[in-house]
Amino acid sequence: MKLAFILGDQLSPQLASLSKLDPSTDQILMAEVRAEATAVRHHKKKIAFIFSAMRHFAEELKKQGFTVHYTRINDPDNAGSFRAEAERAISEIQPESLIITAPSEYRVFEEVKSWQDEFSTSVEILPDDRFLATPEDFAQWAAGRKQFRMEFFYREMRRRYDVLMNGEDPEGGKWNFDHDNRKTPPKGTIIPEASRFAPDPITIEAINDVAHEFSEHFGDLQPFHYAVTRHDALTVLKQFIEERLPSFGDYQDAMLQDEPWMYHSHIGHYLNCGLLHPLECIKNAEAAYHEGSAPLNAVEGFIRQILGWREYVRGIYWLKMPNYEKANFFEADRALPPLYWGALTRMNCLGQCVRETRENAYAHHIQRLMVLGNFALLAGIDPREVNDWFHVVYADAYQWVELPNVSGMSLFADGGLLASKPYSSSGAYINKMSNYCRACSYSVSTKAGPKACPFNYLYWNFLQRNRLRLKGNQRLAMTYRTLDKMTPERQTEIETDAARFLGDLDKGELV
Ligand code: FAD
Ligand code: DLZ
Ligand code: SF4
Repeated sequence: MKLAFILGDQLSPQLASLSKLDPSTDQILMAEVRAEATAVRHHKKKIAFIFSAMRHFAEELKKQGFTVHYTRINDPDNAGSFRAEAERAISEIQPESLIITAPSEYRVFEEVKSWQDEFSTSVEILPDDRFLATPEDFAQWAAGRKQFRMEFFYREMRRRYDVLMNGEDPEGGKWNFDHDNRKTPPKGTIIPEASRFAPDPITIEAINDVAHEFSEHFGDLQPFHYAVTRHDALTVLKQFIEERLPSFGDYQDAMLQDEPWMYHSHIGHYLNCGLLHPLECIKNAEAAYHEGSAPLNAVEGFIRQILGWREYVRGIYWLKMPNYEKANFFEADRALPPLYWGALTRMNCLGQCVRETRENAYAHHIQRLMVLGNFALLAGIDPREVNDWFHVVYADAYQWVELPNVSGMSLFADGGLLASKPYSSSGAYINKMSNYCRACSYSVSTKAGPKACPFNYLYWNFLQRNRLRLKGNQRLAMTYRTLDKMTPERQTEIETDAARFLGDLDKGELV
């Protein structure tokens, strides 16, 4: 008899370990363990989402005839960690072998590998075939390249999976339609409602358990409207494709006050815990284009995120771990300020994004990159602290995707392996892509002094501070020329403003 251990981000019917099982003889182990919820002190809503999705998945497996040994977080015998739960199950059930699909995170994979030598039962680790490129595929693509660029990887993936292709050529004659994707919705636009599901008794129980066990964790548990089954996650995908995908491209970078969901798909957490498969999302979007219900710029933009970015960051993660965790190109060492945990701030963009993150365990890409990440980059916050925060707060955060996005894309902590230049900007970009600045205590059009938008001087001060590290970057050559044309007085003014602001930030004053 085989025992398959299924982890909380492996909730897929086509999981490798499941396909090896015979329901009449083999059995399944699933466990809610304190170690996973506290190694990183996840957002309460994220834990409730995972526990509820796990409990629903276990019920579905039981309906298929499987014997499922399910340990809840508050079971008196809960052994507290994956290892201890596996050992307990092995001693109780005495299987011939334990099988497990490769864990998505380096830490857990290393742990599971050690079981192969240490457990009395044989332990078989199966490859996770729910991604579209294996770590080996990526390593092969990366071999011999001096620089990695997502765009070239993405083109190969388009050809390999025959997505939006016209023979050898990309559909529409271009691989990438990003230039068409920088609009803000006109005043009065009504954004479609995000999908919402009323919690069923299983979800209500999971919410209550989290309220009881993890009351100290960051984030709002209620209201809880996420899908927790594959069936409902497919509904989210369908609604997105019908209602939001046509405008996804145009408004992909836009941010509006009190509009957390915009035209994004909100499927990251379903993809990352296995309820959705990336190829079905891609193929459904492609079909919408061929049926004429969504334009190419939107469909290509959406597909690039999943077939390109998602696979690319995972490839980098497995290629560069474990050292990637330590990357700190700018030697940034500032502590994460309390405003990331909800302390009052006068910076409306940050206040908005943090509030929405606390409420929903969600923020869309541009909020993460150009507000929350941009500020951390410009203020020189220690990448470890920034990574910890991003890993805690988002329902879709698992280290394989969070770390390359934070250290590589947002903080440039890997020195340019993942991105060709830092995604840094002054307040002008935030003002162009959002209406946050209208409700802010700072003035986005003011460059200097206490009234000025802090992004304005922090942007130039970041370039001043890191001149030696960035001077070789051709993509910043023009920006440095602009900085160099500034008068010495203006340069000193930038330094003075930045020193005042960062000093206040460090002292915990209201900024
Ligand atoms: P949409 O905008 O609708 O995009 C569709 C899908 O494309 C997403 O669900 C996701 O699966 C994929 N995708 C889009 N961009 C990326 C990307 N850069 N990397 C990987 N996949 C991508 N994504 C996570 O899944 N987990 C994280 O922990 C995470 N942390 C991030 C941290 C920072 C600093 C930044 C800049 C980005 C991060 N992202 C992360 C990527 C992206 O922001 C989220 O995938 C996206 O916001 C999820 O919302 P959505 O499902 O509405 O995405
Ligand atoms: C994120 C998470 C949390 C909070 N809790 C659990 C859990 O109790 N049981 C479980 O199987 N998985 C959980 N997860 C997801 C795991 O952290 C994830 O499966 C591993 O990190 C993958 O390597
Ligand atoms: Fe953010 Fe500056 Fe705009 Fe205020 S003025 S919302 S701090 S970008």
